[in-house]
Amino acid sequence: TRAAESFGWTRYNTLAEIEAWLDEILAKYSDVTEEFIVGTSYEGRTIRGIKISYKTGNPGVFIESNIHAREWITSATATWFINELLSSEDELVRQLAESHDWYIVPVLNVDGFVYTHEKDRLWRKTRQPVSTSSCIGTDPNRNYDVHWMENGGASKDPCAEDYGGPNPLSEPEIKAMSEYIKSVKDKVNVLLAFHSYSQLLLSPYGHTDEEFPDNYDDLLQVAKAYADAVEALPYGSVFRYGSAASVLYTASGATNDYAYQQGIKIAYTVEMRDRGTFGFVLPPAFIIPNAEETLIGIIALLAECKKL
Ligand code: ING
Ligand code: ZN
Repeated sequence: TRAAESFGWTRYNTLAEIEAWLDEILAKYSDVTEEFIVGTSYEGRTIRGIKISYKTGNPGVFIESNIHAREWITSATATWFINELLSSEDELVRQLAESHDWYIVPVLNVDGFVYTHEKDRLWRKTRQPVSTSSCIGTDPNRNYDVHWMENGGASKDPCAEDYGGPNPLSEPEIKAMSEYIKSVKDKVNVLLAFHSYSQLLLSPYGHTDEEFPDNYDDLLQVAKAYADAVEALPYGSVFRYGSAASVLYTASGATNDYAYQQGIKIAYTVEMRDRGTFGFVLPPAFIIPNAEETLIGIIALLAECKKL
């Protein structure tokens, strides 16, 4: 298709372009890929994922991307990463691709993503109306059923950017995602939730900075491996790391805390470039540098996991 032909990483792609490209990838690499369907969004769009598996029995890595609509660098990076896993001839990347099973959801918040392309570039939330308010949308990364709304980790105000929703899992995208994660959790060792911006690796917990996971030392060690590998590149990007609540702010109901609760003990929020110069509106010239350093970071992160 025309959309797939013009696909690349020198500009940001629309949802339709990403989906057409995904179709081509699934057809071209049908021996090692399969589509999975997470579910259906509020506006009725299908939330799609791709599983990449070169052999059975590999440890699984789950990547959730673009849960926040305006964080376009995350789906640009996720699609570039999929392409590398399937087509790179670099020995390190081949090894990475073929020694793990990959579950990748390039755009989770499909309704919000379309809205950022068509109406409001800086939209963050879902697009489901709230019955008690004229404001629209819930923060999907506050809507998982894990310490939901605890410790002021989400707003009760439907007009706020971090509104937690009327109930846990009120958002169909998050209900579907939480069920999908549950269905594959026994096959997945590592979950990465892609966000921007700030250049951080955030581990559990988000809901409190007064308690830490029992494997917190491991989580710091693995995050350090990512940060060190990225900083050693010529770009020299600096990443800080630690529990979300201690490094950033208290936030409850996030994907990586849910994954952790479900037994996926290595679970991070990856806050990509930049550190505020362009913020959410990162120029497309930075897509490939950002994606390259994410790839190097993930290689280092998974190598460190093997040492645990
Ligand atoms: N940041 C994340 C957010 O949802 C986060 C940070 C993630 C905090 C997970 C706690 C737990 O607010 C962005 N930029 O979305
Ligand atoms: Zn985000």
